[in-house]
Amino acid sequence: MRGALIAIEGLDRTGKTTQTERLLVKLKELNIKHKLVKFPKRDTQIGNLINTYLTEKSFQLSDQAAHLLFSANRWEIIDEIKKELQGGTVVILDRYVYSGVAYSAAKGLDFQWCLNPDVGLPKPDLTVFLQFKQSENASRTGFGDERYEVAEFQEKVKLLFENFSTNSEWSPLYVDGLTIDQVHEEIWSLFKQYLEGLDEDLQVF
Ligand code: FDM
Repeated sequence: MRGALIAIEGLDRTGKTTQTERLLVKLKELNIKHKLVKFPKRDTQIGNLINTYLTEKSFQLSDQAAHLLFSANRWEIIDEIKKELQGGTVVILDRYVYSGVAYSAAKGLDFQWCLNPDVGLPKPDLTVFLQFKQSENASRTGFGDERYEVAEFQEKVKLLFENFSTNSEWSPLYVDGLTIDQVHEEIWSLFKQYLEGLDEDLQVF
């Protein structure tokens, strides 16, 4: 049986990385084969360029070129991900196509244009979207220095993510007032349903 493909999505500072790590610990405890892929995957040549773009404001790229690099970064590793899935490994994605589209469309690029380069990539079986009911994250301090870590921009991205809410695999999870453990329990109860009975074929974007 193939492994499940699970994406954890959300705005910056919603606890995505903490939660993907918690999920991995749980899978390890249960002896379930698993692999984490964090996008952007910064340790490839394309990923290196993306990292420079995100961390060095002097590095100029058109919005379109930056967008295509993020997409290419997914395509360059997708065969490896598919192989893992076929071998029964659960693959957890920390960000994926949805971040790709929402962050670029928030800059004013056309939504469908943004999705086009990712058409054909496998769709996750489940996408957990971490968000705040209140626009709490905008008022939070502590945004870092990377290019997109600006409150007003995050608000735009949040609105763009809403376009995906009609996707059948999309599960929004409000984290307001919940502890790390409580969010983990919620994610786990969603995820458990995908451990068995998956269709052999993955859907694609
Ligand atoms: N990001 C991430 C994009 O703009 N497009 C993408 O395709 C992906 C995967 O990169 F601001 C943005 C989202 C975020 C930044 O992500 C770096 P992490 O999760 O903070 O490393």
